[in-house]
Amino acid sequence: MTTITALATPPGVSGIAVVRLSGDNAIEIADNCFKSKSKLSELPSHSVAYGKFYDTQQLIDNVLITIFRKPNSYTGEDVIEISCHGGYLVAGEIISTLLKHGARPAEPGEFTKRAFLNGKIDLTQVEAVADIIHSSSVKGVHTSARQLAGEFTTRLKELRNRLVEIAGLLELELDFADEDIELLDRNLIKTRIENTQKYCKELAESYKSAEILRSGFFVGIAGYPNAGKSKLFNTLLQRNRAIVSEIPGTTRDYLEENIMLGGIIIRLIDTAGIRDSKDVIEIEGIKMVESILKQSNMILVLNDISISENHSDKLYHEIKEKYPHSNIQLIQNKIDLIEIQERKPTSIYISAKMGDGIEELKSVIEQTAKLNTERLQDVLVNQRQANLLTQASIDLENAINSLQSGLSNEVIAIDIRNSAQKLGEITGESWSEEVLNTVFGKFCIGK
Ligand SMILES: Nc1nc2c(ncn2[C@@H]2O[C@H](COP(=O)(O)OP(=O)(O)O)[C@@H](O)[C@H]2O)c(=O)[nH]1
Ligand SMILES: [Mg+2]
Repeated sequence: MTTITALATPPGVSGIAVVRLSGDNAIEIADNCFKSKSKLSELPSHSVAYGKFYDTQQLIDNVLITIFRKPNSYTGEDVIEISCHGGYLVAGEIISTLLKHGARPAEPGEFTKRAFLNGKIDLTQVEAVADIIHSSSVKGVHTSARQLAGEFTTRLKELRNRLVEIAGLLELELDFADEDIELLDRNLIKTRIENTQKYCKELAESYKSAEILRSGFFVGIAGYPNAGKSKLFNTLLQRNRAIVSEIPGTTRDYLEENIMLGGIIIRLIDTAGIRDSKDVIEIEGIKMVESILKQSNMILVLNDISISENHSDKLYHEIKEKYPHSNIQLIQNKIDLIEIQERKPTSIYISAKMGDGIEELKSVIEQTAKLNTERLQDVLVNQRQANLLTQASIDLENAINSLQSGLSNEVIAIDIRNSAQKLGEITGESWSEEVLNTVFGKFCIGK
């Protein structure tokens, strides 16, 4: 394989930076630029050498080089990691020197892709690497770490083997069709398929929970102009981020900021007030509200109770109808302005301005976010995996139906084999260039 190189640490100012080099000539290329007591080619794997890194005659930096010999490295190839001083320039100079000596720049995810192609990790582990890099919750990181340890793959492989075994036995029975032999108890087959189907389906459904741990829990604040959406947004953030004003139609696009509640990132979004407007920019903002609410896990419909407690009922019901998969919460704001006779249990009463009820609101958001991650299994299923799991579960449902209606073994076995194929695509036991492109498309350079 050609030798590739890239910065493995984030660009910018830092104490140290690490440049990675992987491929057939990694050690030779590094030796050509490095002066130390002994040559890297003479050192054993997993050793560290201190020395000077040169671009021909020009000293670039004093560096530490770690050497990993194949196959005991991240990529499974010879790997050199050069730790140099941080900052923008040094690592850049080191990389251009390596390029001059025959390396080429790595594409995003190429190190990890090589690790996959060399059998160092499977696809679920590859995806876990991407998840750890991008995760926005502590639990997300822990779950990804477990996935990286290969538990998920081991389980999928077991299931797949079991399915292939059942399909095999069903097919074998066909050879003995004349003798009317039953190699497997029908009920036992049925239970096994049902269990696997259930597992696939539950895992597929855990995707939404996994998404929340990966990207955060989206909470959109909606309501008519002047309800106090921006004020509430600021109060929840504990700083003045959005413009608050008594002039209706002030928030024209949308603002997004994160807060952390109960270990989950909450992505708060303040939107433009919903009303009929003639202002072109305001109309654009109102159009945007729809796409924001569509991706929100929870929508807070804010009502100005000083106008009337029922003032936003129409809007509330419209939103409930339009976004049935979201958690919609009606909130009565500006309770500092009026005397409240009776509190309805379905509403939360707050004063965004004075801070009343804010703790209660926060705890409702936290509880809702937690409820939404309850379906989480011990793996972080992503979209690609969820699609495959759903397909596998449908194949198995078909197999169960065929079994129940007494169809021939051949038909049942085909469905079972199809589902096994899908499980194989999850781990990468069966893969195509297209699958790899989807998986590695998410990576950054240097990983
Ligand atoms: N008395 C009172 N006024 C509020 C409260 N929340 C917001 N306001 C006022 O209502 C007006 C509109 O607030 P704003 O947050 O800009 O509303 P938005 O259009 O929904 O974003 C501003 O003058 C705020 O100061 C509240 O809880 N009590
Ligand atoms: Mg506003």
